[in-house]
Amino acid sequence: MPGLLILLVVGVNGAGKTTTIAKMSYAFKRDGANVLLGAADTFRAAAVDQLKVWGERVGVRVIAHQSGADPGAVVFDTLSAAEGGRADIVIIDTAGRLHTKTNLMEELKKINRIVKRNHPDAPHETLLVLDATTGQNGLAQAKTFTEAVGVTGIVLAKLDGTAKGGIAFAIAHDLGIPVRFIGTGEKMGDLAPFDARDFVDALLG
Ligand SMILES: Nc1nc2c(ncn2[C@@H]2O[C@H](COP(=O)(O)OP(=O)(O)O)[C@@H](O)[C@H]2O)c(=O)[nH]1
Ligand SMILES: [Mg+2]
Repeated sequence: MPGLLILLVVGVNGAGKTTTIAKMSYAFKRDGANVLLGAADTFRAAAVDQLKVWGERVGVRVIAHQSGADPGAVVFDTLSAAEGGRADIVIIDTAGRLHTKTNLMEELKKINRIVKRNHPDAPHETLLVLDATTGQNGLAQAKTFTEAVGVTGIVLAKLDGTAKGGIAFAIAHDLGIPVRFIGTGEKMGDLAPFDARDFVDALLG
């Protein structure tokens, strides 16, 4: 596998970021990649623990600090741990709190700067995870993340159940950002590459 692939995962709390990271790790690992996760959502202790639990379940390493730690330092340590071919793919989990939106966006920009310091071409993909059951304000959220960190792909989580993801589809279209994956459940195997044809068929019922 040529070079190190660095993925940054962003989105609001509860959208499905951490679960999506677990699912991607499972899929990449199954394909033979050595995956390393960075627990840069240090805002809540539970968030760090959740990623660690998924890491154990999937069988991938997780670099984590204490909750409340500097997310930038976690990213730095994660990338250091990946140096010298010790990982093929790094996936960075991030915080999603919105009540301090400005701080969150500054934090994400800082994470981006730390990534770019040693990997100018990275993140190779910045994935925005959207909850398919989300309402209209999903568009505003998506715009905020896009402006701050240049989202390159969307994951529509929670497309199982009753949600058809119409709003999320509109968001992807409005922002001109491709949908990369869809989440279809809470288990590690519940991730599928996005198929536009299937999606439109499902939307049209
Ligand atoms: N049904 C369903 N639930 C999901 C999916 N993705 C995530 N979830 C659930 O949504 C909740 C929030 O997910 P989490 O990954 O913690 O969101 P985060 O705050 O963005 O990291 C959890 O209970 C997940 O199990 C999905 O594709 N389908
Ligand atoms: Mg999370």
